Amino acid sequence: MLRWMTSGESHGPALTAIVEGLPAGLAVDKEEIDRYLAMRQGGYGRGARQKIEKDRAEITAGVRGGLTLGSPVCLRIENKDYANWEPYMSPYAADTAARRLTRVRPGHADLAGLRKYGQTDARNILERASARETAVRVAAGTLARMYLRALGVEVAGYVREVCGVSDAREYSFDEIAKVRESPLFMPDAGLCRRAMESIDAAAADKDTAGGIVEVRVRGLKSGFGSCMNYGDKLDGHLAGAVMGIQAIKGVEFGLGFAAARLRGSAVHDEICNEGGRFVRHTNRAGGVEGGMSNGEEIVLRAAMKPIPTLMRGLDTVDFVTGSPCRAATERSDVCAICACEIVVESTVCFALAQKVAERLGGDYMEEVKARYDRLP
Ligand code: EPS
Repeated sequence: MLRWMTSGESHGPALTAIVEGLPAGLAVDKEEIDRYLAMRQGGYGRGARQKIEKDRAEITAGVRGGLTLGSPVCLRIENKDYANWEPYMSPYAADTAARRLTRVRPGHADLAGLRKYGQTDARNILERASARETAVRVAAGTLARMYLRALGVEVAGYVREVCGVSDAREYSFDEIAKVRESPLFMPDAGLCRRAMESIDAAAADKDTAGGIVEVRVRGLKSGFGSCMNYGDKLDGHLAGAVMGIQAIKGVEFGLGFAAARLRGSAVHDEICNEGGRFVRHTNRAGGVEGGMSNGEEIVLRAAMKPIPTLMRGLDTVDFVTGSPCRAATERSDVCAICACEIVVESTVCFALAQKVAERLGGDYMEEVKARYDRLP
């Protein structure tokens, strides 16, 4: 079984991930992990924290000479900002009164977390709820990307919408693979400029902005997932993993919610026989039917809400005094949609690799590849 776990607070010493269940003999390119980490840090609308951090993954276990050993892989990313936070965040002696947060932010984990964990300082909640944790998930997801790529499965994505500036075009996989040159990972330069203006306008109003990302998977054979048990469905598994990302409020496949407004004839992808091959000329299902991959590209979209830390502060109540007040403001991003895109891609890589590993098993990559190649 392929599984992962992360640990780490936003301003603590480091983030860590342990990935268990990768077969032996998978080639690990540490430079590629660092490239994805750098992409996650970029994009228009990010805050000052990204000028402090320079994320690099350190591999401390499970890999020897660039190949996995089959043992758990441990990844570690240092929080450079810890140098500024050590007096308040040290696991040993810390001044825990100094950075107390009680003016809970609507939309953040602050209030529900304070109640659930019996705390009176939301710092004890927000440090872990923070999207900083996604850095190490990208590192772990990139290992899964390498596993998928070894089987001929590729994953790419782009930003489709920012704060209402929406791109309705359909792009080929090769077109979206070039999107990293755009400051907002948007393929259309004109829409990208408008989206940047909408982020500037949100920043000027001391507000924040969300958006929609699309992730595509090419080259996956049919039959991953299951129609036999609701818990084993591929779309359910991918959606559950993506909904676990901070700030994600919705996931859809193919036509998604739009399918509910159309007739069946405009929704389902007709099948024809072309020289013995079962072919479809549309992919409205987004590559999943009956909870299983159907051999078409997987098309998944995820909606990110605007970040709940607004520089102008929303109306709230102080958790300790009970008095009405403006919510706490901390240094934050105006829009983190590019980071979100990389995180969704990486999460899809990991969740998909789990389903692939579940079906194929295998203790070393040659064995895994041979099993994949034998599939129809
Ligand atoms: C975050 C708040 C900000 C973001 C952070 C997520 O951190 P800080 O309060 O230190 O400025 O920068 O994201 C990251 C640090 C990152 O690497 O993505 C939050 O509250 O979720």
